[in-house]
Order: sequence, then C-alpha cells, then structure tokens
Amino acid sequence: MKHILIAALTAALFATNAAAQDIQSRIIRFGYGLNEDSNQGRAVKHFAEQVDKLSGGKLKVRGFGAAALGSDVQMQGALIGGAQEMMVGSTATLVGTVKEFAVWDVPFLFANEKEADAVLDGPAARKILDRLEDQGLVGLVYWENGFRNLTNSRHKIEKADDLKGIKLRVMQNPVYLDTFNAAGANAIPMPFSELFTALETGAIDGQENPFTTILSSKFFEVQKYLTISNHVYSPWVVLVSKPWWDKLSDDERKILQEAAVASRTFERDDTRAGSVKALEELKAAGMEVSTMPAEEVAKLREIAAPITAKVVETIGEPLWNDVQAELSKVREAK
Ligand code: TK8
Repeated sequence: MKHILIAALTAALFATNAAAQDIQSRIIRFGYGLNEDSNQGRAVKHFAEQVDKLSGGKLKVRGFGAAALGSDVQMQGALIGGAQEMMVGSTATLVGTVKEFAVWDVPFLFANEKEADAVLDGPAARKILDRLEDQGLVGLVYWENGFRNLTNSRHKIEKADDLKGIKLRVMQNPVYLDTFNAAGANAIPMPFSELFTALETGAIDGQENPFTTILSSKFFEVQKYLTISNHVYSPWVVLVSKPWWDKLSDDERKILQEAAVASRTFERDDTRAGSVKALEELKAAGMEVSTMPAEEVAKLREIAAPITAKVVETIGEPLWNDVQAELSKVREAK
C-alpha cells in the first residue's frame, strides 16, 4: 500500500514537473549500428525510458538498430544536416569531423575500465566533445564499446607476426589502418554495417571488436579464432543533431542531458557484466580462444609507437599532456 502511494505520488510529481516545464511533443529518431539485442540496443532503450519519464511522455525516443538509418558516418551526416536527431557510434569514425577524437584511437592508452571512466568523464574528454558544436553536432556522453580483440577465420593468432597477410577489416580511421598495416596485416577500412557479409563471403579474413559485439553481431558464426589482445579501448559517443538541438528549450535539453548521464551508468554496468558472459558464450559456441602473451603485446605497442607519435602531432601536445596528466592522477589514486 505504502509503495503504491509513493509510486502514485512520484508519478504525480513528475507529471506536474513536466507540465510546468517547457516541453513540446517530439519524436527523436535515435540510430545505432548494433542489433537491438546488444549492449548498445539495451542502452538506447534505457535512454528512451528515462527521457519518457522525465518529459512526462512528451519526448519519444525511437531507436533504430542494425544501422537501419545508415552506418556511423552516414548517420553523422544526417545529424549534421538535421535529417536525424540522435545516434550513438564509435568515436573512431568521428576523426574526420573533429581530429582530436584520435586520442581515443591510441593503442593501449587505457589499461583498464577505471582509467577509461576517469578520463572519459573528465575535462579533456569534455573539451573534445565541445569541439563538435562548430561541426553541427552535440556530444552528450561517452559510453563503453570496450576493449577490442581480434577474430579471424584463417588461423590462430598468438604472435604479432601471425597478423601478417590477414585481410582485416578496420574502422574508417587512420590510426587503426596504419597500426594493423604496420603489423603486416592487410587492413581494409569498412563500415560496420557491411562487416558480417564481408566475413561470411570470405572477402575478408578477420575483424576486431569487443567480446560483446562479437557475440551480439554473431561473428562467431563466421569466425573460428578469437585472440584476446585488448589492443585498444574503444568508446562510443552519444550525439545529437546541433540544428535540431538549437530548436529545443532549456528544459528539453536538460532532460536529454540527464537521461544521457543515467544511460551511461546503465550502459557501462551492462557492458561489463555482459563482456564476461560473452567470452564464455563465444567459447561455448566453438570459437578457439587464445590470449596474446605479454611479450607479443609489447611488440604491438612498439609497432604502434610511431603512429601514436603522429596522433600527438595531430591533436597537439597540450591535449595529449592533459590526457596523460589525468591518467597519472587515476593511476596514483589506486
Ligand atoms: C557500430 C560500430 C561498432 C564499432 C565498429 O555502429 O565499427 O567496429 O566497434 O561498435 O560503431
């Protein structure tokens, strides 16, 4: 009884709150690349629920998964042009729009999720999001895509050298392209939406993504070998169309921001729990899993060093130093 009363009171409070606020009825098309049944899909749903609650049902978020509204790059264009309201996608595909995002492409930048959270929720990462506004986009929050690992259909990859000659799909991003080419692979940039078919038809041999994605996109059906390399921590970023954002009231913007922050906590928890389970499921599905030994990971780091130096040049030393200073702070805090 007491619970029901509290629930009714809370609902009434929200309703009056929403009524007193400047909120219009709006449909928000929110596109994303993974399947509905994925960490990305669940987080979009969570975001939609928060927005619904905070706006008293006036703001309706419609999720479109599996790249139904286009690839990451195509959706960015639609947001910039005002043809679509929101999306979530990899920061790696944004470097053509705001070059500073390249800092998150640096292999082995973060050693664990705690470091990633601290830096991605910190001031340097915020500054990079703020750069989007001049380009027609608003960056709300970073979500976790996760540490990336290699899969392929050719042979077991345990050494850096085993990458030689592997036709490896990479995101449309120069750091990924240069790093894997430097390791001897034949890196092929391709939108995520084309990846499954390319693996299935054998047009390419392999790809790299977190366990959660390898599972939710069913790559295990067309890939035999999984190598735990954790070569880069990949963030997703929740984006809003700036031309559309400019039409919103302050109250509406606040709701989207608040819901985005709530979705970030939900998404990271879900992804981390899902990642452990995903690895087990991938093994159970018959993938042959190996872990790249530390000395081979060290070789990859060495291969990546000149490419990292190029990133520092691209983004400028002040930003690089800020990120490094924030990293040192988390490392000392433990
Ligand atoms: C989904 C992509 C995906 C990314 C990739 O649209 O392209 O490999 O890891 O999550 O953004």
